[in-house]
Amino acid sequence: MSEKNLQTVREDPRKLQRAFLVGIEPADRDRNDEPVDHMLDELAELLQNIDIKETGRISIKQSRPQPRYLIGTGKAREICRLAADAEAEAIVFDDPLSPAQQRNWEQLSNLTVIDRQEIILDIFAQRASTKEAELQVALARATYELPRLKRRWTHLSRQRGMKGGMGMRGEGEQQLEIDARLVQQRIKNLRKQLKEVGRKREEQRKKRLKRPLPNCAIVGYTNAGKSSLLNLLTGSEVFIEDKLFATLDPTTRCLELPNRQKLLISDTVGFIRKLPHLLVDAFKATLEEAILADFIIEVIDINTPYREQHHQTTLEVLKELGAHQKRMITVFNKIDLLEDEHLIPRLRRKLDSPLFVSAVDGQGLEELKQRLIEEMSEDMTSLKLHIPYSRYEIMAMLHRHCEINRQEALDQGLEVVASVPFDVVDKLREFTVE
Ligand SMILES: Nc1nc2c(ncn2[C@@H]2O[C@H](COP(=O)(O)OP(=O)(O)OP(=O)(O)O)[C@@H](O)[C@H]2O)c(=O)[nH]1
Ligand SMILES: [Mg+2]
Repeated sequence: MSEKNLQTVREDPRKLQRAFLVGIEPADRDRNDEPVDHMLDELAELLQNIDIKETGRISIKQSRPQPRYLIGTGKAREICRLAADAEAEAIVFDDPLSPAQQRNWEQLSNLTVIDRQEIILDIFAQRASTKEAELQVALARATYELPRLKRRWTHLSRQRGMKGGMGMRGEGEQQLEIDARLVQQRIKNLRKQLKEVGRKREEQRKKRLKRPLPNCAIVGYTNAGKSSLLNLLTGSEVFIEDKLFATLDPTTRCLELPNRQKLLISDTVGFIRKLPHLLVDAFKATLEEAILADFIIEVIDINTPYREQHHQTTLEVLKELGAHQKRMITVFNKIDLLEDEHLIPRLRRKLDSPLFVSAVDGQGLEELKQRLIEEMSEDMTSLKLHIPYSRYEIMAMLHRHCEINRQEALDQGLEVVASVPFDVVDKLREFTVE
């Protein structure tokens, strides 16, 4: 099997254009739970991002997942009919299908059958533009592919018009073993290459840590405006687009706050509901920025009715990364588009001091900077220092890293009271009075 083949998520060599969507509504759904239709809207948006149109949809009530088709056989047949009537080329499930279920569905429907995870993998693959992102996506895809190789072989035999007699099955199994070995080898290679790239990233981080600066990470749902906010805060030009998953690589920029203190801010890859674990795993190195940050800025698009779900998703992914207990600033973005004026007071009452900004016209930016200063002062301690006039470099360092609260000229030097970040305290020990 060629490298190219392995990277093709969808088996069908034709470009798919029309898809029939299937959502599953658990029978015990709470009235407050998000309607399945919302999830299907989002799925349709994901599909649009790879130029696939929705030709119809259905949501099915279901109390227990069924092993063969995930849903009952009768319903499955009905969906096949509906999809055929809608002239769909693919059936797309919002919920994950096991490799066996996917195979069963394809045999039943004679269409390509994929799930949300595969679509997300596909979008990530299209967006990856740096070496590291490409490797990470390739690893996630190969891992996804491995248990699904049998399906590929079924396809192949069907394409050749063979129904899979005894001899055929033997040949298929042999081929399957060869394919599996190839994919395993590929996974191993990718891991090795990623380790190498990771080492370089680690070196860069160590270099950064030599200048001890506080750092924070911007996280949130895809398309919330994380990169826009980073650009506005730091005057940088990180790629922004009205697309899901525009950012796959973290960018770190330095922000100088109004009190002259510096803060490193990292942009991260966007989150989405039902983000495949494979991707979270593959992107762990990239998401380390969030894991290692002193605190987190969560950006939420204020205009989406699914704010709460987006927030929950972000918390879940952070939990998966082990970063959910970090201090967090909640920032609602895109207030320039806000129509419901009651929303801001409502959100203020509901949440712990959220902020409201627009990364387009800069509203709320000053409050955000003030909050960042407050947030950082939590990591500081107040010291009284005596600094001889001859040690100008120490004063320069104080200006760079600390907040100077009081300063007085004495005979021997300057007496300074400053808020000092904990990681600088050691360097000032010989000048510390109290
Ligand atoms: N009107 C308005 N549009 C905004 C604002 N912030 C961002 N946008 C737009 O929203 C879209 C997404 O912005 P990005 O900054 O790329 O969002 P992101 O969160 O980095 O997205 P991913 O990297 O895909 O996760 C772009 O079209 C932006 O121009 C805002 O405050 N107001
Ligand atoms: Mg971005």
